[in-house]
Amino acid sequence: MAALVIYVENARAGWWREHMQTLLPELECRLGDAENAQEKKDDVEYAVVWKPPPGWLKTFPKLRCIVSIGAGVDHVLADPELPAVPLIRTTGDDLGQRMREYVLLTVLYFHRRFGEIVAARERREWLQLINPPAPRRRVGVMGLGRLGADCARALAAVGFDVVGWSRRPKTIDGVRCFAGDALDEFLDGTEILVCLLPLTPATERILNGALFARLADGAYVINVGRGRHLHETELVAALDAGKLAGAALDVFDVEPLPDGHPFWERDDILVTPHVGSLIDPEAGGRLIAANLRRFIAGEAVDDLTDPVQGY
Ligand code: NDP
Ligand code: OXD
Repeated sequence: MAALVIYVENARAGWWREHMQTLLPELECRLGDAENAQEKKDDVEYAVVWKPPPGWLKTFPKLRCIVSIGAGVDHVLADPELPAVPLIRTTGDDLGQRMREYVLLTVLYFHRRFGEIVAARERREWLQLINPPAPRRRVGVMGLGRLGADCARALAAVGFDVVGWSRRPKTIDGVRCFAGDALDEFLDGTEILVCLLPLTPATERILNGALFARLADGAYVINVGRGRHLHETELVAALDAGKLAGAALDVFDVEPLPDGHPFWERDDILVTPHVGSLIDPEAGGRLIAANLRRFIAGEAVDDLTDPVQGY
């Protein structure tokens, strides 16, 4: 019987193993143990992973396919010795629903300046703010893939003036779409910026001082892509200078965000613990099993990543 190895460094690892075993009884599912030199390797054909240690995947000589437990694959592609086998990511309606909720929540939080109202309430102050209505607020979404396009549509449905940016041109109802070199046009006048890009060499530290300078004065930044999209010190400088009015950050260079990190101390940065769209193991497990079955049967798998474009 072929084996599937699971690598997920969290308290639910045992649960993942049992769940995948129930869903895929035709495979022997076991937890990976990169520390164990005696780990059984030669029957492993499939690996289901979140942040596998670099160099570990290449130790399985019969590996046929890798599955990322999540939509992003940067945590797998970061391995310099990654075996050249197909890489499947995990997306789906459930992940999209959760991301839509997070993005709507944070955009509306800044749009209606809820942070200021909550802070005033702490002082027992009756702070009545008049905001522009959504059609007069421009929201920009960077990355118009499975998650970004869906969030852009949801923001347009609320009534926001929505612009979007992707690598290749796109058409999305209710969204003015820009592509590639038109980044500056996309940024000009944007008041709330949402980053839903994948992390690749082209997008690393894209949220930097030069980009913030193009936004409207007093803009807000929401980063729900990856921590390395953001230049942390340039964000702080833009906030201190008043160019930006606030940020919501869900992803960080180092996760969990270390104790003592300056972001914890700032009222103008809303820190959330990578919960933008945390994969639900029930729904995610079912998707992973369905994708693997299709792969094993030699059928097309929608969620295959393109190693050349890096996402
Ligand atoms: P997709 O691969 O479906 O879409 C990526 C989008 O980014 C595409 O529109 C693509 O353009 C665009 N893009 C990629 N590179 C560039 C570039 N250099 N310039 C301009 N646009 C670019 O990804 P998803 O929507 O599924 O996910 C996006 C990211 O969200 C993930 O990679 C992950 O990092 C993050 N994520 C975060 C979660 C959280 O909980 N915080 C949960 C899930 C995902 P094109 O359409 O032209 O290819
Ligand atoms: C993902 C994530 O990539 O959780 O799915 O960040």
